[in-house]
Amino acid sequence: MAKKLLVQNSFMSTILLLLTFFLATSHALPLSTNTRWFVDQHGQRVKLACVNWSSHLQLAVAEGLSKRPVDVISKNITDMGFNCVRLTWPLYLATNKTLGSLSVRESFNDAGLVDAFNEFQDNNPSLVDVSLIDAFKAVVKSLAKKKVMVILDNHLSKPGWCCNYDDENGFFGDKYFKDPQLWIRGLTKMATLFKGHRNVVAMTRAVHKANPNVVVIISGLNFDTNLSFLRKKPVSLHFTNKLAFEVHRYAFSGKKTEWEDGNPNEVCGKLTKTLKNNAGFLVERGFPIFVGEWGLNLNDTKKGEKLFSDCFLAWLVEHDLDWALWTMAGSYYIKEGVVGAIETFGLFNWNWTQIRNEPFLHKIAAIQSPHIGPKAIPESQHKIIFHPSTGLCVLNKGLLGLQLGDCSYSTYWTYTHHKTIGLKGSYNYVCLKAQELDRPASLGLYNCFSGEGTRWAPISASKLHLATKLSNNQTVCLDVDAENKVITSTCKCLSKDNKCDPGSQWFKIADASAIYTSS
Ligand SMILES: *[C@@H]1O[C@H](CO)[C@@H](O)[C@H](O)[C@H]1NC(C)=O
Ligand SMILES: *[C@@H]1O[C@H](CO)[C@@H](O)[C@H](O)[C@H]1NC(C)=O
Ligand SMILES: *[C@@H]1O[C@H](CO)[C@@H](O)[C@H](O)[C@H]1NC(C)=O
Ligand SMILES: *[C@@H]1O[C@H](CO)[C@@H](O)[C@H](O)[C@H]1NC(C)=O
Ligand SMILES: *[C@@H]1O[C@H](CO)[C@@H](O)[C@H](O)[C@H]1NC(C)=O
Ligand SMILES: *[C@@H]1O[C@H](CO)[C@@H](O)[C@H](O)[C@H]1NC(C)=O
Ligand SMILES: CC(=O)N[C@H]1CO[C@H](CO)[C@@H](O)[C@@H]1O
Repeated sequence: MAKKLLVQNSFMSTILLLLTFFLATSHALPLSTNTRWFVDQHGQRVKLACVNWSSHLQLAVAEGLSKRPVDVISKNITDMGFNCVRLTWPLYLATNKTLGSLSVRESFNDAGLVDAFNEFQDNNPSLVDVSLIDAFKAVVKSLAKKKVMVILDNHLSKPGWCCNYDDENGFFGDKYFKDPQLWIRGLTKMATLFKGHRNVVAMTRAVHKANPNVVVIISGLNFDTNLSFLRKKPVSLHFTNKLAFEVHRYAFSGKKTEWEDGNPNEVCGKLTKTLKNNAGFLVERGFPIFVGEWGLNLNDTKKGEKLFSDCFLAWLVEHDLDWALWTMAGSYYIKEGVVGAIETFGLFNWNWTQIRNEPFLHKIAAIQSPHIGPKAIPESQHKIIFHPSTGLCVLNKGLLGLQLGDCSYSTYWTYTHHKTIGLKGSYNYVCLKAQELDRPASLGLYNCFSGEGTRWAPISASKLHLATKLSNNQTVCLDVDAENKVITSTCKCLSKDNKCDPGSQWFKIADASAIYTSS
């Protein structure tokens, strides 16, 4: 387990947390929170679109530096559209002086990694003879040069892969997590070192004291999938506007093979409910939710993982959440004894030279920029119709009809309580109408409120199908054809069937507006 602590006394008996801290390096910093948003000094929204970068494994050196120069990786991060890195570190790096002052050369040497060391020396000669703590700082500095924000995530105590139920890293009293004071010291040291941050309420205070600039991010229980204990016992702190909560989710976080064996709409409906109960409710209470880990196998994606990510993307878009993808690493120096272990969830390939899965990177572009925020321009409020399986949105292309395209150029849609979908601001009400089965849906001056083909209800357990009735009473669902034209077709796998893939028919109507942001 990561540091999801269970403190046995006091009102926090169920809380606890993985301490994370925040080190922002661009925007009008520092960041703070305003209700559910991360904002800069001007109160403008800063959306965190992060990628995880591990520096917590056995060597306690940021991964990939044997493959590429640190500045190249930093640049690649911004080129891929991320503005932030969740940099994971082991507590002992901060608390064990012997470890912290070990040189990179010695750390590779101790693990017997000769080839990887030579490659490291070729790619990052200036870092081989510096201490592990200075190498860590150098990574943060390199990211700062590229204006990439950094979330310092204390992942575990003893350097190594995380996490298991029996890894002795999870709870106070565990072999590698005996002493809460040591944790506080480590966090304080990191917070101070970077003018950074911390968590259990007492600890949280400590972090805030060491560096009041950082936002404190508190994680949940059970591999950080569940914050629902906060419903009854909210965290109370002496500082305001510096607190956010973190949640993680993978296809494998729920029942083992549910995404492979279950009906996709039912499993997605269940997931959406769980996400709301376990974390989403905090957004309604005015706290930012940071999805610190989510991702999928990008090497040979299984159908179930793809459906999971589509369903999850719909949720991320609905609430326009801040997030960090697991992960950037294409491979590790050494992971659980395997030298050069591949990371199939990694954005980079094994060599860190190419992107493992380009289509996936294009797909998440839609969630890298914000579409709602605290300073919305009222006249610009509208809806987007997001299509998770492509990461695109429904656009009105005039004579070319309706097509999927880049969400940042989305048409301004409205969705009325009569369930009609219309063009915002049109003098005569122009609405979306289903014409015939397997034919394009179209926009026009129809008798929109009559109902025939013009009222669109979210149906199925996932609520991600947009269905309407044609004049012959047949129910059809919004869909896209091979050329990304928007059509209507027979609704697919609404229930029971577990072999089908409804992906092309999944759409999420979400709020959007022109917002002021800093970036
Ligand atoms: C501190 O780190 C060194 C070097 O990795 C290790 O040999 C030693 O056992 C560590 N000490 C503790 C108390 O963990
Ligand atoms: C989340 O935690 C709550 C209470 O801490 C528990 O009742 C609930 O079953 C958990 N839910 C899931 C899906 O793990
Ligand atoms: C990556 O995908 C290829 C092609 O599907 C497969 O042969 C290979 O085993 C996969 N590698 C890993 C480590 O899963
Ligand atoms: C890594 O790069 C080397 C040299 O560019 C190449 O020979 C090798 O095939 C690559 N390996 C993988 C797994 O991509
Ligand atoms: C990373 O950046 C380098 C240098 O600009 C470039 O050659 C390389 O293709 C980039 N890699 C990826 C995966 O974008
Ligand atoms: C359409 O279905 C409704 C009930 O769903 C029924 O009342 C109506 O008569 C049907 N109309 C036609 C034309 O079949
Ligand atoms: C996909 C994957 O390996 N994710 C891991 C990321 O790190 C967390 C620890 O915080 C593990 O629990 C996940 O399994």
